[in-house]
Amino acid sequence: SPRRCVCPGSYDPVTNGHIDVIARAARLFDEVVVAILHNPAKHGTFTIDERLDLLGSAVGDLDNVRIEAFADVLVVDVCRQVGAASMVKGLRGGTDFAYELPMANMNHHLTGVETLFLVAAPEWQHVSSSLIKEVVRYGGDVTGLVPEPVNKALRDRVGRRAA
Ligand code: COD
Repeated sequence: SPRRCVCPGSYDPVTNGHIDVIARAARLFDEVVVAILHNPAKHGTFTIDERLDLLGSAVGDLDNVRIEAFADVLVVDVCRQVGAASMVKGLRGGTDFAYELPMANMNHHLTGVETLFLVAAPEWQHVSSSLIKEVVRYGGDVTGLVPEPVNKALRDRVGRRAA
């Protein structure tokens, strides 16, 4: 049977850092399920449909990657539902590690699912959806850090001239 993993996240919106992790996971596994999940600690900027569209334009050309959205479920149940024994996440540094460690242990406790970490590429280590939104909100330029459709969607939604 095919080896499958889940790349879970908020993807609000997808950045070049996310894309790098997804593309690297796609080289390690037969199939990657990119799962858009709700992070209860974060207020959403884009709707789930908008995030799906932006992710589709970013990684839709990878033929062993599919994108799905899930509402009100645990990531461990997503893994079980799609038949993945592991999830792949990115680690930018110590803050990510401190945040991810209890989740990895809790998720393993719940179902035995493994969490695999890929070290963030140096060029994307400073890239997060929240910092990207903050920069655009105050008029900064994030060209080269997000795909062009995401850049445009951000300027329309949170940029200075947004309605
Ligand atoms: N380079 C490399 N990796 C990156 C980069 C970057 N520049 N930016 C982000 N990443 C990685 C993150 O480290 C993360 O692994 C992944 O990409 C997604 O990032 P975000 O910010 O889109 O997603 P988060 O951190 O908000 O996602 C949190 C989850 C939605 C996975 C979490 O809240 C969750 O599992 N929710 C479901 C409910 C649940 O199961 N809760 C119990 C957990 S124990």
